[in-house]
Formats: sequence, structure tokens, C-alpha cells
Amino acid sequence: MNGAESMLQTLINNGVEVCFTNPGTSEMHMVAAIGKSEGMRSILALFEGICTGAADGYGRMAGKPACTLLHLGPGLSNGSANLHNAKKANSPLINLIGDHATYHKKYDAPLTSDIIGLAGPVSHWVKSADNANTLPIDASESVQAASVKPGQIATLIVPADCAWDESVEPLALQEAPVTPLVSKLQVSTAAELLANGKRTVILLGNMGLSEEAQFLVDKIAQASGARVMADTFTTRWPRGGGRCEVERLLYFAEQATEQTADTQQMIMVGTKAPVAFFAYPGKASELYAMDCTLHTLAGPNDDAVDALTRLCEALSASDYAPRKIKLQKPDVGSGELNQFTVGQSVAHYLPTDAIIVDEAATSGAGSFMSTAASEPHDWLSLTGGSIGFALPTAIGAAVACPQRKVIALHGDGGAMYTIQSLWTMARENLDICVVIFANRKYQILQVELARVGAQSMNKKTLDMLDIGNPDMNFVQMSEGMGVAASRAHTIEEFNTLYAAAMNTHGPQLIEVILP
Ligand SMILES: Cc1ncc(C[n+]2csc(CCOP(=O)(O)OP(=O)(O)O)c2C)c(N)n1
Repeated sequence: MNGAESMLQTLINNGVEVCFTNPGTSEMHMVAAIGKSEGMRSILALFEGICTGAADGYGRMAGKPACTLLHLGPGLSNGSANLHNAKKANSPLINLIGDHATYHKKYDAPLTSDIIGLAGPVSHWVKSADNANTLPIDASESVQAASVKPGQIATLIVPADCAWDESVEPLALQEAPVTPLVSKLQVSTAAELLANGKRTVILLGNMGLSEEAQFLVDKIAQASGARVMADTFTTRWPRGGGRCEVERLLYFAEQATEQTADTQQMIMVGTKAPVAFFAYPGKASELYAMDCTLHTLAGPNDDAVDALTRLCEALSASDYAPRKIKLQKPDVGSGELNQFTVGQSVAHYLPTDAIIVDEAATSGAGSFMSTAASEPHDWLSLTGGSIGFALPTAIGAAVACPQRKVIALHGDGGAMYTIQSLWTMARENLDICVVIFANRKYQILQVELARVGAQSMNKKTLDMLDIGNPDMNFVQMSEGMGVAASRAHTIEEFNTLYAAAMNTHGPQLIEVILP
């Protein structure tokens, strides 16, 4: 076995089953090893940001890492924006990055670069292999690093000679890293705070927002009167019928500040104290009052369910029954075509256990609100603010959960960053319905221009926030990449197209032409 083969078999032995690839010459032995392997599915993407975003979506839904295969520093750099998002999502993910042979690096050939330097900011763990014999150990360590709950980014750089030289036997399955339990003090402090009669918010994120965690938090809320909220942008939010009421922290800082203005205590579970997405002149960065007491029951890497179970016991709340949301679908949308009527229809026809990947930006609120009591589903959002995540992430979610319908809600601006995702959706026949909200603007930036106090509204300024002229045609782009597509100019047209899409397997795109 050569290094690439032993490395790959070690990954497979440790449960890694999927590789999102965009290789080059330095990765050829890894390509050959994947080609010869039984246990590794390879999925080609036409841009590295699709590989990394897809691995993010896979990690969020499978709860274990997929790998990417990227071409040296430039391949990694193309994938970095979605690695940034994946890192903020705490997704498990392994990057395999080819490099020049160890003895070739000193010549500074065209593709030579500081891969370790590029990988550091978007990885929790980085290693460049020394030789073929230790490559299987590196592979095993990369799985360990990626599997720290809820997930980490592990980047393994593989010089070409480490891949092609003769290696040792692959390593067997290693035990998964243990998720730390929170201290007794963290639990008792939370219990004391919840018993002192002050207005308290319990803020959930990551493992603190799982269905099991929601049931426990709802019992605690019943026993204590606490208000339950979640981060604005969440890795995976189980919502809809059968789940519990959780209020979303609002996006705009002044709205969120008002939302939490009378909160005297905030207890974090699986997340950290909330801050504004951006700073604005004269406005606070913290989304809580200055005299609000903050307490972390469980940080993002702690065992949130165990912490909540113990808190439940401390409050004698274990016997409460969680108040589960009763399924209540909204009527199908009618009247004007806008994000709210579309959102109603999205929710009305939503299949059970669908996965919604949301990058609809200013068009997302309608669907979010309407799906509150619809069929149970998971809601995946943009955790790192770097647009171009939802189409790739939808690919990964669909690969991880082939039995579930995936719906990608997308702004037209964001969709153009990784539009080649459609080709991979077609090639793999993934069950994804893409809904493009075509407003032909960077609408959110038009809103932000005024909010940050920038003093120019002239044509030259506004042209930087306008993506009409020429108007893009998503139907043609989609068909050009093999995905069936159609346009809705009215809500009635949307209803017909979307209802049909929900009843048909395979990738489809609906372009909603907003007035
Ligand atoms: C990588 C990256 N580049 C640029 C931005 C800045 N940005 C934020 S939102 C946005 C436009 C989004 O437009 P669209 O997807 O059409 O949604 P809309 O605002 O129109 O609802 C841009 C360019 C960003 N967040 N990330």
C-alpha cells in the first residue's frame, strides 16, 4: 500500500465515507486511492468553495466528518470562505490538501505556497505529513480532531511523495473523543439564578438546541418561568410540530437589544453571550443590558444535554412534560408575490423531516415565521456571514440524508457565489429544491448603507448594491447545468411549481421574480 491508500483506508476505518473533491496533479495518488476504494464516495464539485460548503452541510446533518480534497494553497484559498462558515458552525470536517513532494518545495515552483499559513485561520487542527509511514497516524489524528463535539475543522496537508511512497498498514477505528461534562458549580449556579425570581433568558445554540435539549429546557422554563431563546444564526435548529417553542434572537442590533432589554440574567447553553453582527456608530456591541448577569451553563464544546438533565434535577423539573408545538400548517399563500406569501406556501407544502438551508437574506423571514408550526424540519443557517454557503451546504445535507427533501432558500446575490453547485446537484441527482428570491439587488446592503450612517445615496454608490443590468436568468443558468428550472411571476405560479417540486425527487430550481 502506498501512503495515499493507507491514509484513505484509515479514514474509512474511522467512519469517513464521503469526499467532496476538486483535485489537481499533486493529489493524483489520492484520486487513484479513492478511485480504487470501496468505502469512500467521491463527489466532484466545480469550485473548492462548494467542496467545503458541502462538507459543512454533511457534517451538520451526519454528525460526523466528510473530507474535502483540495489542490494546494490556491485550492484551499478558494475553499476558505465556506471553511470560515463551517468553523463558526462547529461542523466536523477534514480537509485533505495535496502539496508538492517534500524535496520539490525548495524550488519555489509556481504552485508552492504557505499552506500551513493559509490553513491556520480556518482550521482547529493542521498537520503537514512528514512521510508515508506516519501518514495513516496523521489521518487517524485528523478524524479525532474533527470529531471533538460538536465538530472541528481538521486540515491534513499531504506532500505528493508521502502519498506515493510505500507505507504501513492502515489504522483501525479509534474511540471518539469524550465530550466534557460541565462542573457541579456551573449547574448549581444556574439553578440558583433560576430560583432568584429575576427575569432570565436561557440562550441556546449548537448542542444546546437539539430536540432533546429543547425538551429539557422547556421543563426548566416551566419550573422557573425563564424565557427560552436561540442564537440568530444556528448550525441546525430542529423546528416545527413536536418541537418546543424557542424565540429567535433578532438580527438587527437595535431590535435584539430591545428584545432583551428587561432581561436581568442570561444563561448560555451550547453558545456564548450574544453580540451584534456588526458594530454601528453609537450603538452597543453586546446584545444584553450592561447590568445583565451572564452565566455559561455549557459552552459550545460541553455536553449540553447532560448539563440540562442535571439542571432539571436540581430544579426538580424532571417530571414536567415538554410542551410540544402542535402541528399547524398555514394556508397556502395568495395575493401578492412576496417573501411572506411564498413563505406560507413553503410551509404549507413542507414535507415531513425536510431540511431547509437558509441564505435568503432579506427574503428569509417569511419562511422562517410560517414554518414555526409546520411539519418537523431542520433549519440550517449562515453561521459565519460569508455568503455563497447555502447551495453547497444543501448538497452536503442531501448526501448525508438521502431520504429527506432539502430546500435551499436563496437570495439571487448570494446564489451567484457558488452557482456551480447546481451541476453537482444534477450529477448526483440530489433531492434539492432551490428557491431563488430574485430581487436583483444586494437588498440587505441597501438597508445597511443607511444604518451605518454612510452619507451617499447617489447612483454611483447605489450601483455597487444593485445586481440588475443585465438581469440574470437563473432558469437558463440552471438548465445549462442540468437542473430543471422554472420561473414564478405570481404566487399562484409559485404554488403550482413548488407543490410539484415537493412531490418529485431530484434537483429543481424555482426562480421567484419579486416585484
Ligand atoms: C463573502 C462575502 N462577500 C460579500 C458579503 C457582503 N454581503 C452581505 S449580503 C450581500 C448581498 C446579498 O444579496 P442577496 O443574496 O441577493 O440577498 P438580499 O440582500 O438581496 O436579500 C453581500 C454582498 C458577504 N457577506 N460575504
